[in-house]
Amino acid sequence: MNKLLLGFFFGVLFSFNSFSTTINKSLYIVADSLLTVDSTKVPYITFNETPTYTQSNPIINLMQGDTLDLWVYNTDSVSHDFVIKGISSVISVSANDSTFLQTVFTTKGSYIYHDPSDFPKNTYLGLAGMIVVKNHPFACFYWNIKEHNSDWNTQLFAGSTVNWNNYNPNYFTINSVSNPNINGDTLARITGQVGDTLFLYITNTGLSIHSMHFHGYHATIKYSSRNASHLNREKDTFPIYPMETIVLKIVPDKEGEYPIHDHNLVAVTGNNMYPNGMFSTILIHP
Ligand SMILES: [Cu+2]
Repeated sequence: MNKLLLGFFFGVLFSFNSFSTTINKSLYIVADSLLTVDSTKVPYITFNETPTYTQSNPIINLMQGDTLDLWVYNTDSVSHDFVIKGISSVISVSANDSTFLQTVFTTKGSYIYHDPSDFPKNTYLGLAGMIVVKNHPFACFYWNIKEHNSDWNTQLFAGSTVNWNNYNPNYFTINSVSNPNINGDTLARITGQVGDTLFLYITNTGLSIHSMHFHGYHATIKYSSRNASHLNREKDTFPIYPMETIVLKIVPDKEGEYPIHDHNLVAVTGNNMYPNGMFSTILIHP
């Protein structure tokens, strides 16, 4: 083979390698409590970027083709499991120990990482977050939607069991906060200009179906982990099942501020107070 051709092949190899990046992340399992919309504290446990507790699980952002090098540290006094649903196999992390996994993300979409042990207990108690894999440069927003029954959190942390078939949640959150605090979360609150392309990544890490209704604008399904056949459907209401992830694309055709909320009325309350649940607004500038 002549040297010029060889050089060309090495050049192609090199430039392909330079497209994919290795992203280093750490997740610390920390047990603490969730501050609810009416300022009560309920036991809760989350993944955190540092050993310091925050009540919202971090969103891990990747580009398609990236390699994720992930350390999971367990600061809790009991052992936990870790999985990226549909991607990795389940690994165990003993109390005060850590584990490492490396994953190449070749498919765009939105994935749930969580603790599947004693399912749904540990996922329900807060150990569930989102990995987003994209292949576009547009503005993105992220909703990790979830609900819980505050008495159950207390009972489960105390070691009691609950009847999972008899579930009556009383708090409903997006990224662990409820209305009116959702609009204050720049990751969650959808803003943009007329004609922009906006992406919304949603995971349901709760136990209930949530049917999100958009006023003012339609959205198109660009990914669904549950129903691939729903791809490219344009609608204004999106039922999202427990442990389902979807990606929506919105191209606003007019300026304005319009509500987005769960169509199930109880999910727009916080401990029976309306409208302190899953309610936000989309704000579009001219
Ligand atoms: Cu509505």
